[in-house]
Amino acid sequence: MWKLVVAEGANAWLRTTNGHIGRQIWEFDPNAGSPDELEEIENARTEFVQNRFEKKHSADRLMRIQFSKENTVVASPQIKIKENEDLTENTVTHTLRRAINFYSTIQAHDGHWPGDYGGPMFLMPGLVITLSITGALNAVLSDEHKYEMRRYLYNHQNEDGGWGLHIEGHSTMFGSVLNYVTLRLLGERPNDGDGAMERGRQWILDHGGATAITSWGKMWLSVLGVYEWSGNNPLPPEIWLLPYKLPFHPGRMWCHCRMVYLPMSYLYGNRFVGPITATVMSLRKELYNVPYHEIDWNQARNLCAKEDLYYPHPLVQDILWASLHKAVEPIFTHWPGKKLREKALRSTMEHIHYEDENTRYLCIGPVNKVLNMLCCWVEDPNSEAFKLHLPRIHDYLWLAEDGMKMQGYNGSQLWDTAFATQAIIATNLVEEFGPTLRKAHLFIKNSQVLEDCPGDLDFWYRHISKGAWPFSTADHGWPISDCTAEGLKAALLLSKIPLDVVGESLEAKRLYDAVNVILSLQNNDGGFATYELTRSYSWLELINPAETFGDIVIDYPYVECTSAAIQALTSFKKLYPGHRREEIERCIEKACMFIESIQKSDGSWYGSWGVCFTYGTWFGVKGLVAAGRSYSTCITIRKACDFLLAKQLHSGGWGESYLSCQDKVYTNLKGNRSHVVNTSWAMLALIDAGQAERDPMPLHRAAKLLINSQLENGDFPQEEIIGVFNKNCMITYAAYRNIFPIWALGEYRCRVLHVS
Ligand code: LAN
Repeated sequence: MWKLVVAEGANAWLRTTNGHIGRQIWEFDPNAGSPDELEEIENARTEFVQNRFEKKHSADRLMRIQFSKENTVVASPQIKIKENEDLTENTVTHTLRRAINFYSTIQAHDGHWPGDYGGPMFLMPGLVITLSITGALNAVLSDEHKYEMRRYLYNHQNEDGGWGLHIEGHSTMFGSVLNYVTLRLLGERPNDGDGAMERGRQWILDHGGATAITSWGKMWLSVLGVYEWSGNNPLPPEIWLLPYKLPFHPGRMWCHCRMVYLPMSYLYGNRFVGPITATVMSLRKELYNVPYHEIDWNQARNLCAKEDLYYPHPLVQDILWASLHKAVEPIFTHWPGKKLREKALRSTMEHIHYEDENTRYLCIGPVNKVLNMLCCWVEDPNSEAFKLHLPRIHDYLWLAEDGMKMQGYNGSQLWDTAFATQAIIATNLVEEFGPTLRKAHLFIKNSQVLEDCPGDLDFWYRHISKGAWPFSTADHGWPISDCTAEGLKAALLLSKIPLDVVGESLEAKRLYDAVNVILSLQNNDGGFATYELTRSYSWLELINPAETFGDIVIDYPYVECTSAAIQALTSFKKLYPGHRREEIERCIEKACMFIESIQKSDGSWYGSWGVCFTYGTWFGVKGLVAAGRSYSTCITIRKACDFLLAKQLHSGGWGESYLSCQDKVYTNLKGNRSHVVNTSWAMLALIDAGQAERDPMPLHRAAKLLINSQLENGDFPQEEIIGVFNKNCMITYAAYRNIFPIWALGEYRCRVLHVS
């Protein structure tokens, strides 16, 4: 049986700064599991398969089964409210107790809440291609791993035979080709899977064949040897040697974009191709409508299936790539230009090692993790660096009833714990859940980043990190503006609770460091981006070559990050009024003005990292209210309330489709279904904006819906996928279904029922 193992790392090639706190790994133990447990797991898997076209999101049932054996709770009986029945405080408190009791049982011993952070369907292929090329497939993945990965890929094949960009997305060439190839590398033959492989292949051929894959797909196929490098647009590593003054220097790009194109340019500059095996030769036949040697690679450079096109290349890009391809590349591939290429390749490799070392080989994300690993192997197959990469692969893998997936990050540990803490505190049932909070507190304290990266930060294009909180674990270590803010908010709230309940609070010096990070991340326009300051202009988006993603080239300011900074600084100021007061006040004021300036004319905010207008609007309102604005003094808040109220569904809830993010137009879920997470966000925004004093009816209706949605054991149902990035790709936040109903009902209990 599979087992989730937390905060462990018994491997000589693993490094850690804090004893692996937050690390979550699935391990297979052939002897574990009672017949009962095994049956329960099998049932969860079968149920998933049976409903897989209607419910594409797994519900983290394997983890829940494991925890229910380790920590039993007896859930008190559920109360459902009838249509015309009024809500009483008792009912709400009872629901909250059941919810937090359940949620406490799935907290790990190190204080964080483990969970699924999957969703994207383009991550596992990079891993499997890299492992195949480097010959490490069998050393890293056991037969059970491979079996679970195949299960996952089959489970997420769409009805039409293709695969999407993410689990809920329509079929794309990017998803279909890469996942088909992955299944082949994992041992499936072209006619395996009861026709599933054939249907996958048919989808690919019917939509133009693999030449129509996106640029990232072209790169992966090229290293594997099933597509030619001449069919790629150039990614010259020399760009790293240009002066930083130039607005398009990679050091000025969004760190995720920079960190992905860094190893890609190393592979491109080397025109690296892995060993040509029998499977590779066969794939050259399987993936195209024409014989491989007849493909026009120059034409293929700019092909892209219409299903994949989210951000079509503007004309300037085509001109730019064509001239680099035809005029500049030949210089760097021949003497004496070749000397410069060698220098550029050395320099990119230096940056790759720096990133590996300073993330303990986790890397900033799943894409550069495997690319960096491949580069280390290309540089030296026997290198220590490559060996140090291997055990960290497991940090990215997650197992649920739908199979084993590669996650979008090494988890969302700190983020979820900071939110969960705030949610539980909002219920005012603090004493009762002291032990849960105490553990969460420990985790938050153990996850702060205590040092900047080494060396000259400017040389490495790095911002300060000391005092920041990461999104996942301290070992990952990249600082993020809003994770720092949410971590600080949680730490400050905990510091107001008696020590004998939640333990020792964080010392002031470490809070000051966090404040320092936040202040250092404000842009001139008042807004906050994600990891760094905005370092270049938005017109750079013109050279975004990734057809499937929007807004990736620079780190833009966001309503979420800006609002979180305001909230953290206002809470801090109340407790430490003497520390950097003027700077903090100026920062808050400018941040508020920024938030007001980006409100949409209909009163909403577009949320970039959650679905979507309910998420953005919650943050917009919460930031402004934290800074002292209110419904009566601020038209922005009035408009936001009108917007949210107009979107409330007949059922009393809200339910927003992921299409809102892509199309930037508020879109209900199919059949006007509600979603517990959207409902909670809308409630939280309205409560903050003082809706209870004006007309609590919409809040009563929403609260009823949440209460009636609760499951028998105190859990909440997993509904549609709720996270997003780069406008077009969805990502799972498995903890949100617990955190946000608790938070919204908690606020409802303390601030609505106690008013009306
Ligand atoms: C994340 C995860 C965390 C997220 C929040 C902190 C929630 C957000 O408020 C700010 C942005 C941030 C840090 C974020 C940015 C984009 C990420 C890193 C991700 C969604 C996780 C995965 C995604 C990353 C880009 C996926 C890899 C794909 C590429 C296109 C490189």
